[in-house]
Amino acid sequence: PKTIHLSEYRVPAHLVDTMDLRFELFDNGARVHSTLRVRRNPESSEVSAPLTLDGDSLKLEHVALDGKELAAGDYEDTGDQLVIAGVPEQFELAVVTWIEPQNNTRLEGLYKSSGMFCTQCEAEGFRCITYFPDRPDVMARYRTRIEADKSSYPVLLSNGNPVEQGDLENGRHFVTWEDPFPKPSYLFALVAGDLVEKRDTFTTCSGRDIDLRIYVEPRNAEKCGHAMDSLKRSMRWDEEVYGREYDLDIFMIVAVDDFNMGAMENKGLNIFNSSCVLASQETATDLAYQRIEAIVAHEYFHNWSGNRVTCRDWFQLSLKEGFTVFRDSTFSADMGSPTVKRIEDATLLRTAQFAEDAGPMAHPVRPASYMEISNFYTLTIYEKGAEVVRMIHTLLGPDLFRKGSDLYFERHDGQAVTTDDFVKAMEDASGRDLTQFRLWYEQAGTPVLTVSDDYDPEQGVYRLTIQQSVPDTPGQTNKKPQHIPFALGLLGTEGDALPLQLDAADDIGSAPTERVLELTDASHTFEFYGLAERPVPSLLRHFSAPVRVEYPWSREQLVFLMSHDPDGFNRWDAGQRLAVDVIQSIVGAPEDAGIEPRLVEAYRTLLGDSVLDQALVAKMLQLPSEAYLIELASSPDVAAIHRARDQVLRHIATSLRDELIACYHRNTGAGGYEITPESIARRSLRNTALAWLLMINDEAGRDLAVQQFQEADNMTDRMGALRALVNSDYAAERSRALADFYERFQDDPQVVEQWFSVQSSSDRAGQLPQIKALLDHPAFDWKNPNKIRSVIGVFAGQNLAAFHNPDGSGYEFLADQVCRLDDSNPQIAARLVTPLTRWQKFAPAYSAMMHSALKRIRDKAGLSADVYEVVHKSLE
Ligand code: HT7
Ligand code: ZN
Repeated sequence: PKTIHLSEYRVPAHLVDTMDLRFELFDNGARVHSTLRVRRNPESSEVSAPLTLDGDSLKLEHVALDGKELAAGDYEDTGDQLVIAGVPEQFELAVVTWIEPQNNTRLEGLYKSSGMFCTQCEAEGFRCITYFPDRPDVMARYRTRIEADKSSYPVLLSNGNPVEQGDLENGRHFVTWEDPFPKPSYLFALVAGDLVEKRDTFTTCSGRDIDLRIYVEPRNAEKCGHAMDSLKRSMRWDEEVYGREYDLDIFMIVAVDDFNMGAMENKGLNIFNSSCVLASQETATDLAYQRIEAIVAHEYFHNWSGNRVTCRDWFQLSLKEGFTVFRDSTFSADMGSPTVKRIEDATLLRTAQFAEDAGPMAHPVRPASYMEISNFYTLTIYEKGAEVVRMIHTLLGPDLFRKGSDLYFERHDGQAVTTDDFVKAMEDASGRDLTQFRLWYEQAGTPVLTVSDDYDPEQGVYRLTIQQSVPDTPGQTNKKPQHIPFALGLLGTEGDALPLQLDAADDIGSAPTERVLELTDASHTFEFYGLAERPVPSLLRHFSAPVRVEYPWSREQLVFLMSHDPDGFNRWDAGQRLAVDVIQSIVGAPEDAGIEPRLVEAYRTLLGDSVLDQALVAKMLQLPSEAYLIELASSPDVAAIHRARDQVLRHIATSLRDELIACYHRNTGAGGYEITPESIARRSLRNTALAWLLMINDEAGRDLAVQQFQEADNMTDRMGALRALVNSDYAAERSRALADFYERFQDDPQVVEQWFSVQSSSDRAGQLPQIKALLDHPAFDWKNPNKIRSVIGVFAGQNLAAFHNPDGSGYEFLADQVCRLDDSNPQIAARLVTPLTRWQKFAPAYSAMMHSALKRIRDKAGLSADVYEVVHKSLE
């Protein structure tokens, strides 16, 4: 596979104004007729360039230019491109291709899922449907006619508005759709199936009624309510917060079972992985409800940030993804608890994105090169990209940021643009210079801030020195300091928020108690005046930048911040740092090593705290994950970390047994099932208490779990009890619950996926022989990405002690599965490799075996470009 470089970007030599499509859908394949109105691009210097169209796995049946059929010698078929030389200034090209959606296991282009036809065109799937300049800066107006058997495929959908429909011979029918907005080919969509439709209406801010429709298989008809409500909330929020009104008359969502990612923002016709739309109290957990709301919002927000204003090329992917993740995360914060949402975002960043940024696939938010673009739908592009936009928001403040986004949408409506255009709009609207800030898009790696301080009691001056460095990453060394917004506060001994007076001459009374310092140099020293005592610093409040902070906190300071910091995020962060410190201090220590009593006391206080936001309490009670502890360690010994974390958890649970029982009962009963932050927090607290009680083999806890499992009226509680039993030593109860659960939900694919996950993630029920048995289970399906993720992905990504078995069997297993999947679904195979790519991080015994598993994948015959790129970059 060849490497594509941003520096080689050239404007397209030809533009396509209109694209007329006619699909004839049959059981043994599909015939695609396309008519393109093409003209030379006046902005291109390649005046006599041939017309070059991308194509992949297509059978060309016919091609004609301005009505004249072309013979084989009139064009060149290079295998991945159709090249026609000597074309006029403007012309009409008609092409007919034959494709086989029923054999498409890659799930790119047009394919079949549970008997329905559907598409996935981002990033380069449209070329698997017909020949086209398949790049986002070629935007055309589409008209799409779909023809299919009426009884098997009564519903025929595409982008835009339906303009014509009717019956054809042989029991067939057609519908024609017209999308008035020019769009890149990656936003094209088609669906044909036997689906039911759930309808609603949304009245926009200007008074237009929008027809909202969710299409699902008939058995899922009652599971669309939450997605529909989420959609309406998203539409209203985008009007209120960004002034963005929906632009077509119809907005449709379709649920499909086989899907490589979560969902896709096709213009007017979003296609969703069923697991990201369908929900009912009995079958979806609170986490699933929240995820559905966030993904529905994300895809809807793309209508402006991605569709109306799109990307010039795929190096600019974060232009739409980073901005849209920022938008959906602000939306979720507004719908629930902003502090909890911030904790969740920061946890993902610090656990997984920082690991990516420190590994062999590290890349900037705007990469400079790639081999296979689908490997770049990464945490860096999405989550770090969102943090970059968030920092602009922090630096400009909400009003200027809104001015900037208004300018961006107005200036670039209907265009394909760059991340630089986005930053420029922010600069022009605010008058701020973001030149140095642009380094966030160019430099990979997580900046490290090393903080030190001293206090001068004579002068009442507190000095804070912050040094930054950006680590080397593949292909990038000697990096420049970045522009970092650093929010902080200082606390007095009573927990009071102290005034932050940066100028000795200022009036202390008017000084704020929180500031955002702007770091631009390798080192800064800030002086705070008028302080009668040495303060405790509360650093990087709200996680104001995606950086690592190193400061020599004492355990005493952390305990203090945990209960006094006015910033909820930093309260949680102090608790995490304390727990990390305690766990790290006993890694490799004997079983009876003493455990910090202040950690136990802090948890005791939390368990009894009914004043603090219970959603925050629920978060604060979660110990740092194994994945995070591994990320923080150099040369981690996974088994030792696993043992240490377990030991701390058991010690806390044993010491606080009665408090856990009390917490369980306090948060149980009273009131029916609701999806509100308060009741979600209550369920989270009681299920945490249950999990901990079962970790210490508490018999009362076991009885509560069995009872809750049997009597639960919602999936969060049923799954909470199941998970606790599965992770306990009560083998008989575990087997009974697993069997009962499967029996009850075997006809629901999304619940069966949860059933697979709860086992694959468990160090009790998810050892390798059990994982292999799950692959042989009748409900497992090698063609379904969700099933693959729920067994293989969860095992390698979450069941870390089992995956990193010192005998290397976990690595060999993963290599086998990657090789198997590489032939059928290379995108999924490439994603599954990720845990192995981190081989250099681990202690030598582990890393040697991970390395050899990677080499075995590398040597597989006919390796896909997707897996090739990940494996080769990891081995370099
Ligand atoms: N923009 C969508 C990306 C996507 C995708 C990318 C590669 C392969 C399959 C895919 N399905 C969806 C999703 C989003 O970020 O909204
Ligand atoms: Zn997106």
